[in-house]
Amino acid sequence: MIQFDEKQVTQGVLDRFAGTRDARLREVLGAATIHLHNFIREVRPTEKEWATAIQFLTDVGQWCDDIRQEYILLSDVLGVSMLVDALAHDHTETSTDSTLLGPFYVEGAVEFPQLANLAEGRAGTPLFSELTVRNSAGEPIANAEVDVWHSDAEGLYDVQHAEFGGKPSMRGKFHTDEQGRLRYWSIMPSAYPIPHDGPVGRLLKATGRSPWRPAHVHFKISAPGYASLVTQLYQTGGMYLDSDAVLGVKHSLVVDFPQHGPGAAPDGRQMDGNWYTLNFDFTLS
Ligand code: MBD
Ligand code: FE
Repeated sequence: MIQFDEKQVTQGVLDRFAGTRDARLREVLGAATIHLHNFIREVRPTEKEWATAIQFLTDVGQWCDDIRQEYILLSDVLGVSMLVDALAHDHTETSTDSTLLGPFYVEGAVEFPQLANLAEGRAGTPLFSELTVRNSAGEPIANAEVDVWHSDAEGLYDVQHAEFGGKPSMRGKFHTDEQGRLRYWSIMPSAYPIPHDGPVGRLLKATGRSPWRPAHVHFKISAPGYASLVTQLYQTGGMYLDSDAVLGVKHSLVVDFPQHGPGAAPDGRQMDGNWYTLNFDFTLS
């Protein structure tokens, strides 16, 4: 019988994982064991503190309200999501920079035709987006699938609006035309605090951290034969670009959203107040 003391217990766990057939799984679990044990050696939690830590992780896992995935939010505020992103995409890639998926992506969004309004019936300043999807050679990619989702003027996503009864809004799937182009109407998103009514919010509060994110529009773009792209666009000069709670801003993703006054929009729609445009060319590799 081996009695495991502080030093031997780490090797003991590694020995028990040694028979893992999948080499990658063995490597990952081995590293997790070593780092976790060394973390505990460094921090020396009391038994009470460790119970608190386990309760926190339990709370994160049990925070399931169909609205968001709290573990994604935890990964985001700890910078782990951006670290995984940075290591997965090197600087030699020709594609548009990627960034966080975030907790509000919904699979199987409703498909809209070109020029549709994603924010039908919602209050907000109109935003006309004209996007293209191209390959590294600059050639248009026709029929690329483009998922778009963003918050409203109050900074809330459709799924956060209880009174909206789960009806999708400011969210949709499109396909690019023969020129690789996508044009649609929506409303301007706004800067907003990430959800902080759950365990991740408690973490931010306990550490005096700001929950604010700059205004952004999410995109998930895919086409057969290309690596899919998950990214966001931010408005030049917007608030919180330098203090994003989830560290997701990259220079190349901060772009102008020119403002316009009353008059005709590119699709002929007659605008009687202020509205904005967003033009961006995405590149897939
Ligand atoms: C968001 O809307 C978001 O985009 C990210 C990355 C994290 C929290 C909320
Ligand atoms: Fe978001």
